[in-house]
Amino acid sequence: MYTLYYMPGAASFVVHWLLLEIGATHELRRIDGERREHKQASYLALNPNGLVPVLICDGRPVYEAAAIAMLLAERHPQAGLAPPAGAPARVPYLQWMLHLANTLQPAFRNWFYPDEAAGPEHVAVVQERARGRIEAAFDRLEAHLSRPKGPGSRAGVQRQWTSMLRCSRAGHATCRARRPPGRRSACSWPRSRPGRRSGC
Ligand SMILES: N[C@@H](CCC(=O)N[C@@H](CS)C(=O)NCC(=O)O)C(=O)O
Repeated sequence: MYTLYYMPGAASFVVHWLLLEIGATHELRRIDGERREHKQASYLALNPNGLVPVLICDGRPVYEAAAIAMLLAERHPQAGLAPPAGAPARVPYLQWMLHLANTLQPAFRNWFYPDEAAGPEHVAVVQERARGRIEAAFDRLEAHLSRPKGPGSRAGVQRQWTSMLRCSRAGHATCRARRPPGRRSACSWPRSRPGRRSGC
């Protein structure tokens, strides 16, 4: 049994998506971003960074969406979402997951929260730079995932994570107006998948 703290359309989306994909029993706790519930003491006790998602796993809070995604893939190997330890495909899987979390996700953060990096007077330039970084990252990723065969080209969590970043519409109010730059098809996870249809 898992409990996911989420905001609709936020980085918690990929975690919900994975829980549905795996078929894991879970409950959802919605965080009201406008009321800043994620900055209140009770939530900061779960994630001191005051960000979503948090997943309660075996009674303990886990934060950082990429770490949660990798943890779920590891805990539910039957879902086939990540190459097993020791498999050749594990190397590009780890490399890309970390790359996406360290490179693409922060660029998305700059896109969605452009005043954070350099203040409200610089939002236009921050967003423009973020756009360039996002598009370049998607171009590299697209080339990698388009390879029909080869290590890592089909690693599920990696593809799903990318897909989440690409699809992210960040439904909470801060982000709704700022549709992120996206890229083409190879980064997508099929719409027919359960998590893609019903994730929040
Ligand atoms: N690196 C973090 C980033 C999480 C993050 O930026 N979450 C956003 C939603 S997509 C959030 O909590 N925003 C609320 C805020 O910044 O106040 C993760 O992957 O969990």
